[in-house]
Amino acid sequence: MIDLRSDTVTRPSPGMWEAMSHAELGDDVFGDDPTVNRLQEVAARLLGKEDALFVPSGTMGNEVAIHGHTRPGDRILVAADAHVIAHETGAPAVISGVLVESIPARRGILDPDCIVAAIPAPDIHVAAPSLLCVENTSNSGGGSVYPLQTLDALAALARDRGLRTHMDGARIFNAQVASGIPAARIARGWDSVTFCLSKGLGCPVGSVLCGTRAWIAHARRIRKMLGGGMRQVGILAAAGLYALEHHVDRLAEDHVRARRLYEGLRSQGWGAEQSETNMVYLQVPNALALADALMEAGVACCALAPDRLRLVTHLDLGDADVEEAIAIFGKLRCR
Ligand code: TLP
Repeated sequence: MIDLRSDTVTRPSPGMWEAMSHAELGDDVFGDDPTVNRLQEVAARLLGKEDALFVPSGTMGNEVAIHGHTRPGDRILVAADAHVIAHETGAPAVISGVLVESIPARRGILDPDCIVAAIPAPDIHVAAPSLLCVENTSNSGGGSVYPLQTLDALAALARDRGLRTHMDGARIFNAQVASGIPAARIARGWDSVTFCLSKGLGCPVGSVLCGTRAWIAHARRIRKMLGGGMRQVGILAAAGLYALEHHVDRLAEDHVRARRLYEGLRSQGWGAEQSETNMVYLQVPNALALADALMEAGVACCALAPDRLRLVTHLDLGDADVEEAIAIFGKLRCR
C-alpha cells in the first residue's frame, strides 16, 4: 500500500528508535525529565521564543494556546477551513467558550484587509475579538506558505488593535525549507506558535508550543487541566530531538516528490492543484468513490471534502512509490 493519506503515518526510523531507547528520563510533571527539558530548550531557540512546552498533539497545542490567550465570550479570527475550525471537533467553543469567526482566505492565506474588516468597533453588544490565528503552512490551502510580508502585516495589525496572535505552525518547518526563511523569523511577531513533530518530521507523537516564559508557565497549567501532563515522556522527546537534527532539511525531498506527483497527475488530465510543499489536492467530482477505487488499487489517500482528494508526501515514501502511485492513477483515468 502506498500511503498518501497524511505525513502523520510515518514510523520511527532506526536512528530515531535508537535515540528513544537511550533517552534519559524523569517525571515531566515534576519538570525533571532532562530529555523533555532539552527538547523544549531546542524548540524555543529554533522558534525564536523564550520557552516551550511539549504537548501530545497539534490539536492540544492549538487548544492550550486558544485557552491561554482568551476569555469565554471572546471572538477569535481564523481562516475558513483552518484546522482549528475544520478538524478540532469544535474544541475552541467547548474548551474556551469562544466565538470562532471564520474569515474567507485564498489558499488558506488571510488578507490583512479582511482582518481589518472583521474587527468591529467597540460595542456593548458585540463579542470582542481577542485573538488572531494563522496556519502556516495551510493544510486546506494545499500546503501553501504564508508570504513573510503578509505574516508581518497581520501580526502588526493584530498588535495595533490589541489582539493576541497564535500561529498553528504544524508544518512550519515545511515553510522554512520551502521559503529558505528560518522558522524563528517566520514566527517573529507572533505571541505563540505550535509545531508538530509527528508530521513531516517523522516522530510517532508530539507537538511543541512556544511563547514567552511567563505565558508558557500559564500554558503548562492549561495542559495539566486538559490531561496533557505526561510522565517519563523523554522517550518521545528523544524522537523529537532526533527529528529536529536529522529530518528538517530532508523535507525538501518531500516537496520535490509532491511536485512530481502534481506534474504526473496533471499530465494525465487530473485537476491537481500545484503544491509549494508536501501536499497535492485533486478536484474531482466524487472524492469518496475515487478514494475507495484507489485504495483497492493500492494507494491510500484522504477525501477531505466531497470534491477534494488530498495526497501527502512524507519520510516513508520514496521516488519509486511516487512513480507507482502516478501509474495507478493513470490506470484509473483510462478506465
Ligand atoms: N492534521 C491532520 C488531520 O487532522 C487533518 C492531517 O492529516 O493533516 N494543525 C494542522 C495544520 C494540522 O494539519 C493538524 C493535523 C493539526 C494541527 C493537529 O495535529 P494532531 O493530529 O497532532 O492533533
